[in-house]
Amino acid sequence: MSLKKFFQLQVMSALAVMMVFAVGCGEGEDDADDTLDSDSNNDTASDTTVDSSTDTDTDTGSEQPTDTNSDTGDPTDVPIMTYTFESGLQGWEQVWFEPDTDLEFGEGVVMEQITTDGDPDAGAVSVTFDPLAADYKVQLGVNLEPAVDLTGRTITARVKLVEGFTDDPSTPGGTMMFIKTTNGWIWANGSWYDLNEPGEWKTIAFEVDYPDFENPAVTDTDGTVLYEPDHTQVKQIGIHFSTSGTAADEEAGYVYLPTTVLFDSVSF
Ligand SMILES: [Ca+2]
Repeated sequence: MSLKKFFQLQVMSALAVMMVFAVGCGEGEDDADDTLDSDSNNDTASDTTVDSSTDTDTDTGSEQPTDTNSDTGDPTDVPIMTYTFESGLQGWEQVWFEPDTDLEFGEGVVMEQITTDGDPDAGAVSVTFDPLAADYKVQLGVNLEPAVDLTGRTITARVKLVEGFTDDPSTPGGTMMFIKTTNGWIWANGSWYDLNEPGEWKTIAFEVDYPDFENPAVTDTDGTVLYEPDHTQVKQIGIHFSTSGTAADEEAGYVYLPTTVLFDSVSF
């Protein structure tokens, strides 16, 4: 190699090193200047880590009771009972319907366990009825033996309108959950939910400490209190379905249609 060639190579090598160094500095300066990007990256990483940990704990069945208790200090977040209806009605039955002037109790309502639908898993209760009037009501429930303390608890269920109620979307049918407490069978119910989206499962809930309505104490003819509402003595829980119309609606010509509703995953 000639001396000239040697120096040429040395110069080229030096230029190559400088170029690499310059590029490296450029990147470093970009990062250092781009404070927002840097912070954003750090924040995202940090948030993801925290969320991931929390989700994992919550989703993991074995850790759920411990985590839920420690997070909220409230053991009522962990359900003590869930009806999944995988293989039967699990004690649920028709407990009321009205108007009942033309039918014997149990007539006109078909209640059965099905395996062709359900949420989240197959197995649900199907209830079919032909509304007799604008204010038709049907109630399905299960007796709790012995009575259960539901103070601080929320009853939830998944409900689906398959078809029916009314041809007028301004007066949809709907549903709510109820309890009956003590040997006085004192009624209390949660919020009303419209059922106006056929084919859609929706969650309904009843925070037992805060009923939308609750019957007063049961008294005898002298006014002596026999039974007072008592959410530590829940004897029955149930789901109420109603056309929710009025006589005026009926006179206005609204048609009440043969109805099928499903419910599943009743939990408290
Ligand atoms: Ca199910």
